[in-house]
Amino acid sequence: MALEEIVVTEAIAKTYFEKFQSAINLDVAIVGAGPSGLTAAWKLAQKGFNVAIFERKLSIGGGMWGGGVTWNIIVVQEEGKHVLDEAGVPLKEFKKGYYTADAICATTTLASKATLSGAKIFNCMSVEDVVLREIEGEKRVTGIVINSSPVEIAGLHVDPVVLNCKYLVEATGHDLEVVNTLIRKNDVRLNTPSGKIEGEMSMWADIAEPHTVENTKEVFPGVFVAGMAANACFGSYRMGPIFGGMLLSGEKVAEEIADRLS
Ligand code: 48F
Repeated sequence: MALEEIVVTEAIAKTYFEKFQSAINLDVAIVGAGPSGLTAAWKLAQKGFNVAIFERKLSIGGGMWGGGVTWNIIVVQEEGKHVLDEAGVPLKEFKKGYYTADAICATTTLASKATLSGAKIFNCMSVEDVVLREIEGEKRVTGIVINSSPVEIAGLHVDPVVLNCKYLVEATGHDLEVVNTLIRKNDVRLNTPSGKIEGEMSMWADIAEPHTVENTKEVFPGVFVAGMAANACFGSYRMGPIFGGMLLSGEKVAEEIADRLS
């Protein structure tokens, strides 16, 4: 069979825009394809929700690919082990309660679980703002404002487009970009002790890990924070290349949003 390049073009354009069209009214928009975002997407898609991840980079996986200092092994503690077990990622016990996994295997398997469960991933797509509405006297985020990452990186003057979502999950890691934008541009209070971003603190894994899960919650109507973004928002420590908290945070945010949507 002779190959026609134009059919390849048509196949990509038509199929991509079908995928994009199906993301115009999302149940859940997740910003960031790190471990917490991928886990949340997998668990929400598994329950049948219309969920998509928007990831600025070409690659998915966030900070998980590189393990610690590019030694691409991750550590997971007892509490988070069941998430990787369920995904089918092989784990080795290093010492009682400390397990290792190959960072590449963990990243690709979580991405595979998410996409095969029906979650859509849009890589090279940056979330640059949110849509804010007043509904029955309460301000609420009802959508995301996205732009192509190459447009953002090149600083081109090109307008973004909007997608609707019932819930937004900020899983952008240390930078907490979306909530930062929300409060920089709007006179709103967050559901944090000060009403503002509390800010990330230095390394203390033992405290940071459980805090990541506790801090996974709705920080503003329609917006949940998950993963490292949760600690950056509510003011807790960083934890380095131990990933149980990230996985459990993704699992928790999926459960909480699923409860709301049902
Ligand atoms: O940082 P990241 O891996 O988030 P996470 O799920 O996991 C944190 C760990 O990797 C590690 C750690 C573990 O102990 O502390 O750091 O909390 O992934 C965040 C992803 O979000 C993307 C970014 O490129 C990265 O892949 N991202 C950040 N801002 C935006 C974004 C944005 N505005 N739009 C789209 N993607």
